[in-house]
Amino acid sequence: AGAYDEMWEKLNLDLTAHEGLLQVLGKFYGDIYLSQENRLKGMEYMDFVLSEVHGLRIKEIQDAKANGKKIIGTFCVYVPEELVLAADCVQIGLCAGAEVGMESAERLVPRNTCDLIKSFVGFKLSRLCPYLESSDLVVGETTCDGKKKAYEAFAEYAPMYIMEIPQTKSDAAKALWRAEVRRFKARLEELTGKTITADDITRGIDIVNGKRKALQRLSALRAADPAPISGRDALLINQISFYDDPIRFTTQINTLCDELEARVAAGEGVAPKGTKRVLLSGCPMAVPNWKLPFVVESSGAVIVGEESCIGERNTRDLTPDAAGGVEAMLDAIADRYMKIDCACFTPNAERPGNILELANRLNADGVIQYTLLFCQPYANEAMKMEPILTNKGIPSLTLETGYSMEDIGQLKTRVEAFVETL
Ligand code: BJ8
Repeated sequence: AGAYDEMWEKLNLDLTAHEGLLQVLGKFYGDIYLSQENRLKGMEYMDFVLSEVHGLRIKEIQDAKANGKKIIGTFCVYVPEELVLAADCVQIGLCAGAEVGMESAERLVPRNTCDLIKSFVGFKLSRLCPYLESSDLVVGETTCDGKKKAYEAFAEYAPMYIMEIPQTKSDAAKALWRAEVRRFKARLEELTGKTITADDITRGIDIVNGKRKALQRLSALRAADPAPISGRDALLINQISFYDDPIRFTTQINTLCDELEARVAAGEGVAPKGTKRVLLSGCPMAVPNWKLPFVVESSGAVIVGEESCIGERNTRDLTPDAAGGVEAMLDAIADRYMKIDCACFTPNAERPGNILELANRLNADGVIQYTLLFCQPYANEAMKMEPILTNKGIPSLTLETGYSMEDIGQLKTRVEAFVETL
């Protein structure tokens, strides 16, 4: 029995299946990550955090709970982490990127549901996610149809709370969202028995802005040629940002960025200068969904950015440190989140400009639009983006795929052909 078996047992995990999952994950990580060359020293921290994803971090969360802290699980970058931290809670991203429990998931959600949804449902029904089992409140949102209907069914299995995300950016929608942010604050206060003060919110804003600034710094350094960090490693960093302790994580990323700066100054990188540069754009890639980045980076290209919620869409905007008390701060937080250009909005006017700006800033040679199979919002926007990119002379390739490894050969053929044209 391993060191954490007792903890996992208390969390009611299926120990045998869980052991199998960790073994597969370890092997997968070894193949995709540890095989890379010229890796940054700072990635040792990420290797460690990932190796302890269901171990040490869960232990820390259990200790926090024992000290009276509440754990808030989330599925969307619309949930304002500033408020969760202001309430002295721990926020954990629950999105899942593994093909786990897919068959049991289909007892709760239709077969033509995207793998991101099926995966979190599957993890729950197969009793394999210690984060979900540790959560005191699981926050869902009214984004895509797949998610909002899945949350309805999921409420039988988890303590759900739903935030109403508007679908337009009208004044009425903004007013609704400001009210939703206040309703969430009240729910957190009810959960913790604590009144959130202006000082608490300031602290929350500082911590989250600090994390986002560090990730922005990382993103800016990726404009260099040769690319100083692989897309796989940068994605992993963004994935870990959703579950690691935010203050510790920020320190580690800033240290890693110091190392990156030195690399850029010395003209060193993970691939030779002139290697074709790809921007990934579209659906979020949750841990351990590393399939496409691996395919791209073993096809002679390097990934220089992720226009996705596990990437730029989460880190692009800071929350202004609003003076003027709690109400003004809540408005500032609400307005910051309304800038997010999720494909669930109609129209989603800001996104094309954001993609072009990013492709430009990162000196991308081409864009791969990544859509999870059965994801209507991003599949539609990929169609809309293609002529926009073409008109700007930016080659683009749209790929629709799920979590299964079955199509990896086909994907590689298509990506290699695309990279040839860049
Ligand atoms: S703000 S992108 S995190 S909703 S892939 S479940 S859209 S069918 S994830 Fe998202 Fe918030 Fe938007 Fe970001 Fe539905 Fe598509 Fe599946 Fe998706």
